[in-house]
Amino acid sequence: MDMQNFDGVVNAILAVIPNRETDLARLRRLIMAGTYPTITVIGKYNHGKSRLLNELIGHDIFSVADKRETLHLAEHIHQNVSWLDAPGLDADVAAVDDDYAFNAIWTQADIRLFVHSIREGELDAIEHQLLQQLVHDFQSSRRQTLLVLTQIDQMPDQQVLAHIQQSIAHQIPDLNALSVSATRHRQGIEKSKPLLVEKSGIVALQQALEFAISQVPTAREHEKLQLFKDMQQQINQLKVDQEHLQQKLQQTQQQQRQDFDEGLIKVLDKIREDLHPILDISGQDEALVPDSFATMFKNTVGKQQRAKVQIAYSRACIDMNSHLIRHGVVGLPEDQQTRVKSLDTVIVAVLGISVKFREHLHTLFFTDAERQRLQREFAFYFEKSAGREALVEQLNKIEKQLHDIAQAQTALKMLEDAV
Ligand SMILES: Nc1nc2c(ncn2[C@@H]2O[C@H](COP(=O)(O)OP(=O)(O)OP(=O)(O)O)[C@@H](O)[C@H]2O)c(=O)[nH]1
Ligand SMILES: [Mg+2]
Repeated sequence: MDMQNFDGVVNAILAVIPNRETDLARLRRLIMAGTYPTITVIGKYNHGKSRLLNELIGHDIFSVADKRETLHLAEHIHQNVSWLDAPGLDADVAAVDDDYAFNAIWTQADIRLFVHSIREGELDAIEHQLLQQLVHDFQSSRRQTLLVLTQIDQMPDQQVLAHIQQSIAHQIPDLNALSVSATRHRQGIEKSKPLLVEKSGIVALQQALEFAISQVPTAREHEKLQLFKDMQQQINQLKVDQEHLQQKLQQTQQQQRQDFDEGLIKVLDKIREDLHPILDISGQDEALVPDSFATMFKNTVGKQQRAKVQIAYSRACIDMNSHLIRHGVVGLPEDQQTRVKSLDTVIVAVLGISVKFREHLHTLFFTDAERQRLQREFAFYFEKSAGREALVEQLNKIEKQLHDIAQAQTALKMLEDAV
């Protein structure tokens, strides 16, 4: 797989598990052919990280100074090992330096050399926390951390030195710290004093590193499998959760519609019952008898009948409208609204504005065709209501998410097959 494909695959995975960015960067490094075992120094600034690396390599490669010196990552390949010098960690410095250090520790390193100057006494809270994190990381990634106490030559009092060493051992019981002095080592080499070289602790550290380096290939295999497993698990869980949610929402969606439809049938049945006595008349429909000039202002039978029909129709509308409101249909969708606010109701949209006579009411509520139309059109507005549309939108999102999850699963599989 070339790097461009790799990016595409990684993006597909990150789309669903964005928290795995560091893991994927690490995976990329593990997959890259010919990556040397990488040793990264970590520690607070001015504790002697760069100088220690120089001593281990045997050349003054990395710059050393009595101030905050290393600001970027510096890499040097020596005897098929990549040595990485990183900026010192500190809570109070610009975050960008820490980004380099973070990248070195979590993406690049196979082995972490955690450097602490014994001059500073015990580990502080930041060092302690990071070391614990690294020890914990070993459980899953098998990446080793060596704790190195530097500048022991700066502690002339052996008792004080031993005391600090003990406290640190107590602080971080899972790691055996190695104590070293870069200056003693340098002097021993320059003056050909093997005793000084040995007392510097650098040789013991080199041996420990050699062993750690020999473990890197198996550790990497383990780490790769672990990373794939973890990500697969996370994606699978995501899928299970989304499918569960989808199912629940679909049930809700169905149930709501069923309740709406069944409730409407009941309302329409009740309207029929209510209308029966009003529509069921024998003989002439007095409501159709127009008022004459003479009876214009009189309370005629025709007027009474028309009022009765109107009231019955209004009741029917109120019944239908309260059903609509109960189910969240509170108005017309935006694209159907008019300039006349009082006409912007679903009832008007479905039943029209005309004055209803007995014949109309009969057609509206007692013929199958009209009844079905009412059911169909009210259901249409029901589906257009805000709550229903939000539900659909939510379901669409889940569908998209499930699609992305499927793609991420394929991408992860491709990645796994490629290595
Ligand atoms: N006496 C003594 N001094 C040391 C030892 N190791 C490092 N130093 C001195 O400590 C100072 C800091 O060393 P560096 O190696 O630059 O420290 P660093 O941790 O890389 O510092 P940053 O790059 O700023 O994070 C320098 O003056 C070194 O010479 C040691 O073992 N003994
Ligand atoms: Mg440095």
